[in-house]
Amino acid sequence: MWDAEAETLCGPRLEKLQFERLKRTLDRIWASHAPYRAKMEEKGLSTDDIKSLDDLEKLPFTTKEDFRKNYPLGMLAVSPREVVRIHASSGTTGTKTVVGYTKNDIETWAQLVARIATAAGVTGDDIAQISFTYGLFTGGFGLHYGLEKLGAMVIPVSGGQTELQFSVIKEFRPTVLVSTPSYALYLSELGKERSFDLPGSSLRLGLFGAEPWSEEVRARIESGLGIVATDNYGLSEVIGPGVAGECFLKNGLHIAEDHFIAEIVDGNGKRLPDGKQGELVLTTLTREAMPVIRFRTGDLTSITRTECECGRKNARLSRVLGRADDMLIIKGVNVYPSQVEKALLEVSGVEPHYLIVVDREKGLDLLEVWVEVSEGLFSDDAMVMRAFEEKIEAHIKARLNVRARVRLKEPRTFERTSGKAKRVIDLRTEEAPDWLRNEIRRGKKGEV
Ligand code: DLL
Repeated sequence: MWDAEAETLCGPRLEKLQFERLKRTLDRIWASHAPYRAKMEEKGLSTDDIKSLDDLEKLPFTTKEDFRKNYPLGMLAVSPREVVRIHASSGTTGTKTVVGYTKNDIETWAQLVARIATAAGVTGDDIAQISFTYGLFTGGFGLHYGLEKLGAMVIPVSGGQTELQFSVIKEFRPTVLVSTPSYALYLSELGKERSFDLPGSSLRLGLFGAEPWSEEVRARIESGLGIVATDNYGLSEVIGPGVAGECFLKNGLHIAEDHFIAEIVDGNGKRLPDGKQGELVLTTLTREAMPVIRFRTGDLTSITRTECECGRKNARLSRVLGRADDMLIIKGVNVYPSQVEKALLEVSGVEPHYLIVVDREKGLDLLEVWVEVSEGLFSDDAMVMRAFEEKIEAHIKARLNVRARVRLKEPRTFERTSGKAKRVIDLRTEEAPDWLRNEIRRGKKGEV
């Protein structure tokens, strides 16, 4: 373990530490007049009202909206002079949210990432290829400093530049790949196309995160790259990567509970018991520049406190299913994109590259799933293709109880990205990009 004392802390000793740190965090917010103080005052609360960890539930939530309202750096609880770095989230669902870090925050962050990387199996002997984008996104820099901290040799390739990714694998012989799961899939697909023997390469382990992915995708990455693929979770508003990560047993994501308090709430903000799926709410306990109290992440998961065989005693998150606001309601049935992914990949010949297109036709919600099929399976024979589509439609219906229109697409129809893959387009609320408009036109003409 990277920090055995912290990672095995549980029960009353952990709660005592969490409470002390929570109090210190609230005092800092109070003294700095950060916007959260006003939220507490609105509820008639002062720091003195928080007398035990149970009182956390009295505190108001922080939301993305609070970050937006205070754009760019209004959420600071320190003077800007103390900020040594800023990052920002990509803002797929609105304006960017900007986060600041003090020198201590940067050190804490590196420690947290070193912790999850060690849990996944990285050591100081490893050579890590970082294929996350370096920039405002927290993935590149976050993993970079954490892996350096634990003494691995870091190759900061950054995202994209596929040629470079392959030449680095060949020439520098990295043992660890760090990227989004969708980019790892893309590399494995390209490897096959180029007869580059990725399973036989020096890579042995993957640290993947920043977007939802399914067990089926994990299986494909593991066989395509010949590695053990682990999941890690984090978000800019709270710090970036390093909030939680799987150990090599791949049995839930260990939460750094000495730095964050995790709660699960239902749609009305009511706390749910362990094991129940709901929205993850996070409170930071050690952040200086931008502490957040009860931040509604929008991410759906559950918490378990059963012990993991690895010996770590922190609570664990189940794989993050997706964002609550990504949930599609199709004719009254709730569907998450990751459930569609899971169902699709259970059908052989289907590739993990797909787009869920939601539209409205004659007042009814319409769910289309466009998905690539394996090379060789794609045929010009419309009857053959339609039969395959129907087979997938029946499988989706059986698994998710929704009717979807499946449209098979040629291999490589969808754009590959080194960032977060876009898996859903909701034409009820979004403009279709040009390439998609063309596809829709082709689809309407009855072409496959
Ligand atoms: O994605 C931080 C990160 C970077 C995590 C690298 C892991 C690795 P944001 O850009 O602010 O930060 O996006 C955060 O991404 O609220 C989730 O919806 C999603 N997300 C992050 N990790 C996972 C994961 C980074 N392992 C948002 N599984 C979060 C599912 C994830 N979703």
